Amino acid sequence: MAGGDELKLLGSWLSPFATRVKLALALKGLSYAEVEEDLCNKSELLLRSNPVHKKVPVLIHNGTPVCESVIIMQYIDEAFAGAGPSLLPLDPHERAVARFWASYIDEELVIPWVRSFRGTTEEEKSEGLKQAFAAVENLEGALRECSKGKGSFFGGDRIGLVDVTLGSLLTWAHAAEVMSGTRIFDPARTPLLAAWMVRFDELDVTKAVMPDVGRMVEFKTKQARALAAARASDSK
Ligand SMILES: N[C@@H](CCC(=O)N[C@@H](CS)C(=O)NCC(=O)O)C(=O)O
Repeated sequence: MAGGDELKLLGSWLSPFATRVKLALALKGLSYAEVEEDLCNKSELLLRSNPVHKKVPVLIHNGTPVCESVIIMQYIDEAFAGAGPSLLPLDPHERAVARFWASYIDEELVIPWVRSFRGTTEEEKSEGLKQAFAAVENLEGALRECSKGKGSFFGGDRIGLVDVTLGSLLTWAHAAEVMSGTRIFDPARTPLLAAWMVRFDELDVTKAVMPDVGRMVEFKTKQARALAAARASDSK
C-alpha cells in the first residue's frame, strides 16, 4: 500500500469485531491482506500476536500487532490521519463522548445481547434481552445528542467511531430478526435508531464489507443446534 506500510488483518467472516476493523479500513481507503482464522484451530500468528486474549481481530502494521477492535479503529485513525475522513471528531470533548459510547456498546449492549441467545436458561435469555433493549434506548438518546438533531449519524453528517462500532452488529440484528422475530432496533421503541439502521445499511461501504445475512442465519442456526445438543448430553 501507499507509503510502504504493510497491513494484515487477522479476522473471521462472522466476527462483528473484525467487521468493524474492515469498515474502518475501507472508510480510510486503506488496502490490507486479510487472513481468515479458524477460531477452533487458531494460527500460531494469532496466538503470538494476541497472547493475552487470543481473539480476532488483530491488525498487524509493518509486523507490529494491535489488538481489540475499538482500539484498532482508533489506531487506524491516528496512524493514517492523512488518509480518508477521520473516525473521531476533532474536539477533545466530542472525542471523549464518542469513546464513551463505543465502550458502552460493547459493555452494555453486546454482552447482554449475546446472553439473550446463548444463556443457559430461559430466564437468563430474557433478562439478557431486557438489558439489551435498555441499552438500545440509551443509544437512541445518544444518537439524538451526538447528531445534534440534524445529522443522520452519531458522527454527524457522516459515519464515525460509534456508527462503525454499532453498525458492525447489524448483521446479527438482521439474523436475529429472521431467526426469532426479535427486532433489536424496533421503530416503535427507538425510531431514530431504526432509521439510522436503514441509512447505515444503504452505505456503499456497508454493502461492500458486511457479512451476508443468509450465511449468518445458517451459521447461527447450526451453532444453536450444536450448543443445545452439547448441553443435553452434559445434563445426562
Ligand atoms: N473485545 C474484543 C472481542 C473480540 C472477540 O470476541 N472475538 C471473537 C470472535 S467474534 C474471538 O476471537 N473468539 C475466539 C475465542 O474466544 O476463543 C474486540 O473488540 O476485539
